[in-house]
Amino acid sequence: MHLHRLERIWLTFGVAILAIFLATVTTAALVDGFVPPSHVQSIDPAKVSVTPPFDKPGLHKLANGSYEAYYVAHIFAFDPHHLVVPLGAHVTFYVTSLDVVHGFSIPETGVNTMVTPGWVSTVSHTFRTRGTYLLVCNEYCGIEHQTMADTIEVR
Ligand SMILES: [Cu+2]
Repeated sequence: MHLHRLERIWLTFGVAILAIFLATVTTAALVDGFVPPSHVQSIDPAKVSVTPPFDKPGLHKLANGSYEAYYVAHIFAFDPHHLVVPLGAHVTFYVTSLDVVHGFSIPETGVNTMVTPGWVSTVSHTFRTRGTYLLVCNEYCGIEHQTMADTIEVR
């Protein structure tokens, strides 16, 4: 099969871009430990309020000094509504939904995950800067989606 010179150049360019992309993703996964937010833990959406630790949403300190934050998303709010986090805390967020698909995003931190009923989404962040962070739902979840926001205060 004969390939025109320009076709060969563009084909080579396309394959090279693909190879660079795959190398970048592989390096990020293996070297930097980047993984998609886990959807490995399931939960019955009808029993979230009686399933520990989601029966008491909020911040929990672990023995090793890090923190776990349990959040329940529902139309059109997060529970807890306001969270106070100590400066420098490494927080692992566990988020589930009671009803529909929501988003869980803290702009400018890299915290961003989809929250699906029946599943627990997990994402971590170390808060190194004082201030009040916005927590927003970034998946359209209904008529008052734009009001679904919360704050996290780091002090
Ligand atoms: Cu929403």
